[in-house]
Amino acid sequence: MKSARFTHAMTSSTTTPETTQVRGACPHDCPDTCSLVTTVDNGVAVRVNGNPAHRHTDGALCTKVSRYAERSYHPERLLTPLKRSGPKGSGRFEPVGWDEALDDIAQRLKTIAARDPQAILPYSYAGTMGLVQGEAMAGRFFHRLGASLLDRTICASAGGEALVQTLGGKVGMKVEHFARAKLILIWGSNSIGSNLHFWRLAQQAKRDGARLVCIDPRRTETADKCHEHIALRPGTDAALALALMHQLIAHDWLDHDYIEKHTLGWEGLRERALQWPPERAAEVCGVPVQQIVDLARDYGTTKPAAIRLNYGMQRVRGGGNAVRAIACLPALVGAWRDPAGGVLLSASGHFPVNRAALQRPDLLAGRAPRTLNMSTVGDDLLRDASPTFGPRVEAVIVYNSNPVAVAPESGKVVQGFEREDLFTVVLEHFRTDTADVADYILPATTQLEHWDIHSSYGHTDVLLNRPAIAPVGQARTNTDIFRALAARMGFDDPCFADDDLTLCRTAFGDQVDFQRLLDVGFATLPLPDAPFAHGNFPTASGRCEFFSERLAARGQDGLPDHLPNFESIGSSSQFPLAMISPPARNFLNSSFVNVTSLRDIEGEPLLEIHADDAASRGIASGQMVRVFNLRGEYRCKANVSKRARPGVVNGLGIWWRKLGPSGTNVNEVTSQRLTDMGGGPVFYDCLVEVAPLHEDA
Ligand SMILES: Nc1nc2c(c(=O)[nH]1)N[C@H]1C(S)=C(S)[C@@H](COP(=O)(O)OP(=O)(O)OC[C@H]3O[C@@H](n4cnc5c(=O)[nH]c(N)nc54)[C@H](O)[C@@H]3O)O[C@H]1N2
Ligand SMILES: Nc1nc2c(c(=O)[nH]1)N[C@H]1C(S)=C(S)[C@@H](COP(=O)(O)OP(=O)(O)OC[C@H]3O[C@@H](n4cnc5c(=O)[nH]c(N)nc54)[C@H](O)[C@@H]3O)O[C@H]1N2
Ligand SMILES: [Mo]
Repeated sequence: MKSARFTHAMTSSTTTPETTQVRGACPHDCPDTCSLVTTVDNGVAVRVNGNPAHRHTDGALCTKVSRYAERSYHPERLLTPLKRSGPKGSGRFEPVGWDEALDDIAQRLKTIAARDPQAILPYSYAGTMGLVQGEAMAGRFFHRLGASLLDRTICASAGGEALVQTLGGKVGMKVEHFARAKLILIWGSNSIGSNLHFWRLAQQAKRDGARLVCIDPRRTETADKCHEHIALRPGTDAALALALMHQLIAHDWLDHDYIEKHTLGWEGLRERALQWPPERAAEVCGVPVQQIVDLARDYGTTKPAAIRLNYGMQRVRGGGNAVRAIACLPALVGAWRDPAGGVLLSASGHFPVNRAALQRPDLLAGRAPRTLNMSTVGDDLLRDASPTFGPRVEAVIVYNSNPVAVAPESGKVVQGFEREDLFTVVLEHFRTDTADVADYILPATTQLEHWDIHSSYGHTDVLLNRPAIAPVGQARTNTDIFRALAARMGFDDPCFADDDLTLCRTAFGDQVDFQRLLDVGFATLPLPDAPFAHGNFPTASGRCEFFSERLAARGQDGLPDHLPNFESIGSSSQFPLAMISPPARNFLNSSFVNVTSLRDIEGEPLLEIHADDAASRGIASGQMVRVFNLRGEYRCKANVSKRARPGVVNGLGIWWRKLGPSGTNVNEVTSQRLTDMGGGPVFYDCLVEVAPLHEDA
């Protein structure tokens, strides 16, 4: 057996065969942010494992990321820059040299910027969560250019805004303390699929006698393993939360001392909650009254009680209000007093990231470009210039995202990107659906090939990622591509010379011990175990704000309420089924769909449908169906399944369009409407009809 040692530098090929191990961080958009150990054999990454020394990772990875080497060396990895050689969207490209590509791109951008730089739009999300390969050099580039700003709403902005308005930030319980809770509500989250390391803590609590309740319209693998599953209708969580409050009040399961000292707006909330007896909520949620009554009793009488809220429940019109209602619950029962009580939706607000130093908004130098919402990219690409909108979008630079597959109402997104007069550059690992409609595709490095530094939204450790191997093919880091473009644009500000290790150091400044990151790969933020045991919420009032003056000042309801979906069940006879499209376990959004071993596990795009809904439409399990509404249609295989509740179909996502049966995916039918707070998308607020597809159709 070869001996392995940790290396602090990339192994260059040496004369003697050698095996080294390199510490890194999982870059994916997942709350777990795992610490990785990559085994490198003569410059080749042969294995990616979970780091046993990092307590949150505990030596284990999910199936997807344990295939990270397979993904990085995938035969379809982009190895050279490509230039379009056929009509837009034809998928015909030819290889070109880096200099030719960068010169041409810079020239095109200069010409547009001379008219109005706001006609250029960056489009990015969390393909990597790295603070350096994410918005560091890219932010500097677009700020210096004066391009349109992008509101990055596609995932978490409704819930994020709701937390800010209630708790004062994206803050909450420390995840490790869930292991000691006696009641855990897993609310709007399929932990086994999308937050596996949290699930390990929940199981530990379960073994120690905790009761686990899953609140989710879909009977997920997580719901299967909880004591109770509350299969409410999509978008009815606020009604459930208000009914729980009703019962807490009716039975006086309240912590009056905590409410008095550490909350704001109790009288108003009390009055609001009293309008929600369990019978009313049961009607709205489509669940038995008894389930609500029992849940309220458990929540009111079990200590410590913890809520693992997740983003699945805020992808509906009232997503922000729902998160606000749920985030109020722990204060009512004083759950925050115990480290194992409270709520966790996101921990990202605990991290002292110096975003201004990384992204340098000061390079705008007084200019105030318009902001476009990434969730309405379909409409925005099709909009003409106007005094309210500003200039027509003439160029889009996409990195760390695959909008053609993941953005709502893809019919319009595709139409927008296929505009002959739009100049599109895509930085990618693969020929995604978005890369297919580009003018230039630039090959980017993966996490095994670059430096980065990471915060997390599911735990409170900072992680450093070292490159383990040399870039594959001619791939370049995102940072390097933006540096090279900056040079060609004539941006000579010294900040464009910062290298990636400097950017890693800049992210946290002296707030984190960088030497420790270099030595062991991760560092825990020094935070109290029960951050809100004595109030101290990071709100203006220092209290948990049941009533939000800021929301009221904007003309919104200052108290949380139930807002019915835009497309709620029963509101259309033409489209009677509510469709949700949660992630498939073996994909990460649209990443990994092209990794054969993972795609083989998922098989093909499936629509889970309840037996009654299938029978009344003459649909048999395994049959191809059309899923449609006025926005569009996609095709997939029906899976008559107990995982679907009556009236709700589950279209598991997010497949690459070109790998689906009709070259489309679930987002053909989702809408571009926005949530009550944060301007987020409403992927799970979507009515459809489903019909069997016969062979000759
Ligand atoms: N394997 C895997 N892991 C992932 C991802 C992935 O694609 N695959 N995506 C990552 C990303 S980007 C994110 S944002 C996180 C998301 O993290 P979570 O939000 O925990 O993600 P999901 O597993 O999608 O859980 C959402 C659950 O919400 C349910 N749901 C849908 N509508 C409602 C509703 O109205 N109310 C309630 N109560 N539940 C509802 C869905 O059925 C689904 O089971 O996961 C991350 N982790
Ligand atoms: N219907 C429906 N739609 C959804 C959702 C849903 O639940 N249902 N979920 C939504 C959510 S929660 C999210 S977060 C979004 C996610 O949407 P996106 O953030 O677009 O996520 P991915 O689809 O994973 O695409 C990320 C892309 O970035 C690329 N990438 C990764 N690392 C790098 C890098 O270092 N450099 C470069 N240049 N590229 C890189 C990957 O190859 C991948 O193609 O999708 C949303 N869309
Ligand atoms: Mo997300």
